[in-house]
Amino acid sequence: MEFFTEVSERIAYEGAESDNPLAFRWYDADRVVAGRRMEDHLRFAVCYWHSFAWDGLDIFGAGTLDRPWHPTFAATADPMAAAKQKMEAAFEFFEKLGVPFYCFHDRDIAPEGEKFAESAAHLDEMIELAAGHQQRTGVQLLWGTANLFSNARFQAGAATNPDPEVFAYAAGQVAHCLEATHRLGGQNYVLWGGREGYETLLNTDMKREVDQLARFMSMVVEHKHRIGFTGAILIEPKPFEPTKHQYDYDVAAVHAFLQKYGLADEIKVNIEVNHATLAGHDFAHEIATAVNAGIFGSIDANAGDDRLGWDVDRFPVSVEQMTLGMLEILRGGGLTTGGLNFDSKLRRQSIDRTDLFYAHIGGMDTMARALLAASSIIETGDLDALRQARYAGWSGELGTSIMADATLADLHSRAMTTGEPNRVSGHQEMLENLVAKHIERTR
Ligand code: XUL
Ligand code: CO
Repeated sequence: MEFFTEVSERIAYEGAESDNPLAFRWYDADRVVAGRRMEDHLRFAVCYWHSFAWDGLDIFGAGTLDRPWHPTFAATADPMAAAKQKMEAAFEFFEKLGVPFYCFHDRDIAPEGEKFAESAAHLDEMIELAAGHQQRTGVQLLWGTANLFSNARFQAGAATNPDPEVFAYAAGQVAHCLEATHRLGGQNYVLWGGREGYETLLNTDMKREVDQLARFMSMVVEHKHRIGFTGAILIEPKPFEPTKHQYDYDVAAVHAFLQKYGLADEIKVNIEVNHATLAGHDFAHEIATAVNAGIFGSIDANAGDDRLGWDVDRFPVSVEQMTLGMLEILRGGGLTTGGLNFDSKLRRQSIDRTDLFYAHIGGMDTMARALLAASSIIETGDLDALRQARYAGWSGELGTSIMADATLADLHSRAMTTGEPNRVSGHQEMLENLVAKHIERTR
């Protein structure tokens, strides 16, 4: 049965002058930008959890959104029937919006049963249905992930739990979900450290917990190869929330962890905009850090709020913030197996079914415009030329000898005879104007 009845056709591109709130003004899937179709550059995905599994509940109050399959509705006493109804609505949405991908947690698409085996059977049944929907609509799976944080058994973490029984349970759940992702042709598998962190050192052996986490990740990598899954395994950094200290704090912390445990060639990162902000970083910083480390994988596209210090998961609206991010993505060679997943929530008062369309259309237009601006910055080369000029000295005699074999003593003797180094302007404001110009001229 049709759920999004106010939207009868697929959302179309109508151009920047359009006043139709149900049309794209910037996202033109077939338009070629820097040698690639926009759809292939951006690789948009809708996330199942915020858009379909969440009913608007927050820490102060009950759900507000119209999600009739949600357990709070008496009509959905049969959880599997509700899951099927939810999946139909989800694929109707993906198709009408015209996104190539979606993402899920195991528990978003299949309800948990009494025992592990029952939960696994539920997932298998829903995976069969998802395969049919994917085939019918052409929508593909960007990534799957296991929910290792909602159930009370994970109160003290999954892999980092003080009880090996919980580790073992979580390992079984990931094995099953990774296989399900593989069966659906998923292009990546994500591990977000939901409760992999701690509240107080008074009861926590941090070293032991991080060793456990590494052991878990090694098992995931071994299993990926065992079952022939060729997608990427991605860790999603986040500094805190729900636990006070999360072990996967940011990209740099994840990189250090991967190197220490010999996993840097096997695991990459899924960078979320709002998590970068919470870690005290710019979105672009996290991408550049990952690209430099060779571990850039995928993006959870959303935004924080200037005044709220928690994970508010707004849909992205800032073209400037996203342009700076897209610039780093393009500099790094663009997305490969990764994509832009809208890990974004409607505001609680956006209760019309069509609000989900407005939210995604806005987010997709923001990212598309950012792509155009970033590729125009790269194409004209003005910003890169100025950046390169700033380091010109490093191609000269002094710069090359420092990087080759000069010693501290050599530089000491040299300093005795040379004068004060020349200072030059960093031109930050001029460069910011240049970025603004590229955004303004985006057509
Ligand atoms: C939580 C978050 C998750 C992950 C997947 O902050 O971002 O939704 O993306 O578990
Ligand atoms: Co996320």
